[in-house]
Amino acid sequence: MTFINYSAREINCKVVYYGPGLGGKTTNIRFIHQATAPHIKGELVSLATENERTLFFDFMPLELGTVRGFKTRFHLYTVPGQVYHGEARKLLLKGVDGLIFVADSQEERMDANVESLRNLKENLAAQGYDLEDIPYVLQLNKRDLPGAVPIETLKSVLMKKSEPVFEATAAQGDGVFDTLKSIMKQVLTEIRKS
Ligand SMILES: Nc1nc2c(ncn2[C@@H]2O[C@H](COP(=O)(O)OP(=O)(O)O)[C@@H](O)[C@H]2O)c(=O)[nH]1
Ligand SMILES: [Mg+2]
Repeated sequence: MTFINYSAREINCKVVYYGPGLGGKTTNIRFIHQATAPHIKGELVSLATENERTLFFDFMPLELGTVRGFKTRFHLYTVPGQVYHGEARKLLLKGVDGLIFVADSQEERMDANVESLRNLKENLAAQGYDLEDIPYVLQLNKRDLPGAVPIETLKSVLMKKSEPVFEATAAQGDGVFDTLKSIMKQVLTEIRKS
């Protein structure tokens, strides 16, 4: 799935932030963009769809350097969370190398988390992918909120395999880079295998 440009000696990886609307996907990407030095990041681009916005930017972490002489660049995407943008979400999963599921820790968003996960599996299947085989991280966001559901409960409901789980308060940047590093590590491990 990874796009390898042999003449430019570049490896391009696609990481998608998935999850229920208003869970904090855009907040994660904005924080990363804002906290990253200008020379290693691309522009933060908003592709406006009808009612929502899809964000992505190029991102080249310095510390990664090269894999077998190839520069490694990560493209981070978020998907529109609204149900009526099902088609956009399906398209954004095309060629995905790594997935971050941003769950909303609020009790009243549990159904939305579960529904979004179900929808993720379905959309992956439509592309012929299986969550089992794709690098995957679960982020439990909005830990700062007083009514946040306990971690163990969230894990028992939302974990899909033995994926790494990170607590986050994306609004303050907490857990944002831990989550990103974890998915990058998994994606690079996959690339080295192939
Ligand atoms: N309290 C709290 N609010 C958050 C956190 N992360 C995001 N938000 C807020 O939740 C709302 C939706 O976030 P956004 O990133 O747009 O969600 P998206 O629809 O998943 O992209 C915004 O008002 C954010 O400021 C968090 O960790 N804690
Ligand atoms: Mg968003």
